[in-house]
Amino acid sequence: MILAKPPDRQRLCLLIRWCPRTALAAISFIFAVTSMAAQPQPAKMRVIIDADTANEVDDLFAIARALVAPEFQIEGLTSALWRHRGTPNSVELSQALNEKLLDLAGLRETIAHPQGSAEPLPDIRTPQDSAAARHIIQRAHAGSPTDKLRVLILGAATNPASALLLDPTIADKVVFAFIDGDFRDGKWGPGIYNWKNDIAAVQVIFASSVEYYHMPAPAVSGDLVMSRSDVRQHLAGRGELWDFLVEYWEKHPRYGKIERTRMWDVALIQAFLRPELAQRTITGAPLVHAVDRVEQFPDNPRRVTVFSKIDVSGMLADYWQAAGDR
Ligand SMILES: [Ca+2]
Repeated sequence: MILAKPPDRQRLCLLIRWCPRTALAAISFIFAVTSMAAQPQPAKMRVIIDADTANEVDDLFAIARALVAPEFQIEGLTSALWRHRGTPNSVELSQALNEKLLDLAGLRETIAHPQGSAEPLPDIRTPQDSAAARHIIQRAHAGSPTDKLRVLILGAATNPASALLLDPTIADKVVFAFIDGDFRDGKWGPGIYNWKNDIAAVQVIFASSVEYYHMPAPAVSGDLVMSRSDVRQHLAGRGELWDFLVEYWEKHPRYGKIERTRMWDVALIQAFLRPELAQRTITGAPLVHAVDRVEQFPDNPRRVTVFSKIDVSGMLADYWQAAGDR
């Protein structure tokens, strides 16, 4: 005859009756394990990187750093345009390079990589619809005002600004962080690159209520410089992704001839990853009339956070370590 197993509760009663000490230890153990499981784990930052990747070498270095960061939950890598030097298919070039980087990192199947707009905003009211803008909206609504999606903007801000114009209800569910537009000694200055590629997108973001972080260029982000020889020393042989970065710089028709370059976009990624390496100041958003016509408005109730200084050597050391430096 096969006896049926007594139910758990019944077995525990039997244990308490015959071995009260053992039972007490078992109950304490179960309680401790349950309590540990209930401890809140540090939340990862939900991030979308929006980049004009094929434009300069710094985007690739910034994206690679983000892809290996355990602090980030990358929910998308979207492609952005640039118009400098009249490149007609810039967003396609960025898209192809994004896909290459995801391939090398073994993440192409797991990280969404929708393409962005080929054209900048025609004005501050008209979005450029794209798969990238729709993806930003979708991931924003997957969160909440207490679990915001961070969109780190490394090129023209067309896609995030379009997302906001297409669906203004994402405003309190996203954080935008963007590079370009100078800021020195408490004063805003003109844009030097990303602003030129879509100034209407800049105006849309500053006029919105979206929580906003600004990395000035050329001040601040331009301080982060890498040398080609350091890159080879620290990254070569660390895996396919890092080897690709080394070769990309060395074989690049323009950067291949340059020994040192500014890693603008890396500064923004690092400022988010390592808050202790970037000083912040909160100030009024400027009134941006044009790329080179910026009106100061320190008492503007529209408050924004500016990264006013970075620890360059700290950021470089962190970067090499993330790539597996020993
Ligand atoms: Ca860029």
